[in-house]
Amino acid sequence: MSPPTLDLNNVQGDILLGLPKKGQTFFFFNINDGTIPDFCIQLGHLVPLITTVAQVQDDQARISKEKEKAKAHHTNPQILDMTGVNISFSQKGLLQLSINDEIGDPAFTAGQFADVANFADDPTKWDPEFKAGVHGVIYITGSSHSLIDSQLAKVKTIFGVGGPGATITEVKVLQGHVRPGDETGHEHFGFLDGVSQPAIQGISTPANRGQETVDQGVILLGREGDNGIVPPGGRHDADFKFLIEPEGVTRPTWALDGSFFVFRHLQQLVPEFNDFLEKNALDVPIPILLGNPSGADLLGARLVGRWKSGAPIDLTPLKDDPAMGANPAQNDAFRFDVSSQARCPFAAHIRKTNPRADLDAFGGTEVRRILRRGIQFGPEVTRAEAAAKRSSTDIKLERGLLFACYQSNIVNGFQFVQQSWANNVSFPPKLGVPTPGIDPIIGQAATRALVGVDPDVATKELDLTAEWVVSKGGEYFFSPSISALRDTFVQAA
Ligand code: N7H
Repeated sequence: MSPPTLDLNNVQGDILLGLPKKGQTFFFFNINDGTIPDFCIQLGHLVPLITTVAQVQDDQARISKEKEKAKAHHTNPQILDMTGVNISFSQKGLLQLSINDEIGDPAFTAGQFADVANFADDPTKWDPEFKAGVHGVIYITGSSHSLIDSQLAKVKTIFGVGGPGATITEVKVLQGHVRPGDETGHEHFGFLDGVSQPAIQGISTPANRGQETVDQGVILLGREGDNGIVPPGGRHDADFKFLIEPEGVTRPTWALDGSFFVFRHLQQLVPEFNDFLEKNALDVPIPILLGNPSGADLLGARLVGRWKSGAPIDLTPLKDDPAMGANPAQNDAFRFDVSSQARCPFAAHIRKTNPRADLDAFGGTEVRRILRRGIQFGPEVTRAEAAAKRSSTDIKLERGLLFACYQSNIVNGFQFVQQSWANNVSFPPKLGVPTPGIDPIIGQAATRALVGVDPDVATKELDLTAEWVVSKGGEYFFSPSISALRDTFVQAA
């Protein structure tokens, strides 16, 4: 039987379109023992506050209108007041609610801490709350922290947080915000983020010829393309050998139009990253003059696969092109040259995490695509840190990315991209050349090195010594549809 037509009023808004945000608060909670009937009633009160995809469409239309108006008047667009609320549950949360159905994703079922060794995370660096596990997360976005705070206050009131009859306990709160001024939209190393995302069949139109459209089921459970554990063409192990797996799994009915939400608390060591780029700067012809980049900028671009402006090095390998970086019709219109890393190293972050044409001969990349929804956290680098070329040890000055992404299958999506692609020195599979090496941004392993960074000597190895992205852990969650919240979660008591 085919599922009912997709209703955008029934899907949580962050999944398919992303809640519009200048800031975001992640409120991680546990559901208190012995309070489940009350919790379920209160969850029913939260449901009307939850922002759907249809509401995000309206918000985005308001933002576009404001931008057009500002353009016509040659002014800066106003920041429009808006907030969003979404909720997701971990496996531990489902069990606390006695929702015991097998959802068909072993990574979700085991929880993220079970992946510590698979990812080569250092467990001593994990936040203790994520080590212990949390039941769920309510995330609130908004155009200002004051709007977010007042929305969070409403949520806390619903569940009586802090009071004698509280049904949930605050376990951890993480706050993110976009960077200031010209750095808005850029992550802490300085690179434009949120450039390349898959378009979703029937929901978003590809902005250019490079943006690939994926089946709805790559993101939403129960939709076409949600093929359980087995992608077409089989699954690969860490050495990129095919594994034979059982047939795809079945999902419980309530899982339809939900999505798995992966959260990672990633600290970035920005002064150390910049220092590495300076010390290992590549040779460049007459730097700065004639618009040439510095050797450090070129190295940074070769590690990421894009210039800080967002322009892909596959299209503009030796010079940044800010106009191209800002132009959605151009900044994703490339597929990589499968036989060469002259323009972009095989191990560059964006090539590791979305190898495009490199996998055409291996069944493509569609089932690996994820929708990223992260936000930056922490302050800008201080003068003292920049001068010392070291991040401060003061926790108040920690900065990085609250990484978040959606997919219909964590085993195929995030877990595979991190473990079998980013951390795997042999990926992407290339015959007759030295192994590509590790993803220099997120790859974790005992030794970190890659080749292909120097455009002149493709085989030269670059030893990365330290890591600049430190995992502080996270959790795997499930974001149910609105009808599942109303008909299954609220009724769980
Ligand atoms: Fe990455 N960075 O600043 O270097 N990422 N990422 N990422 N990332 C991308 O296209 C970054 C992380 C992906 O389709 C860009 O948005 C940093 C994790 C994927 O071409 C930049 C961190 C995972 C893509 C960064 C981090 C991914 C992507 C280019 C951690 C998944 C799209 C701009 C602190 C396991 C690839 C853009 C494509 C792009 C950076 C984390 C995956 C600049 C700093 C954990 C799939």
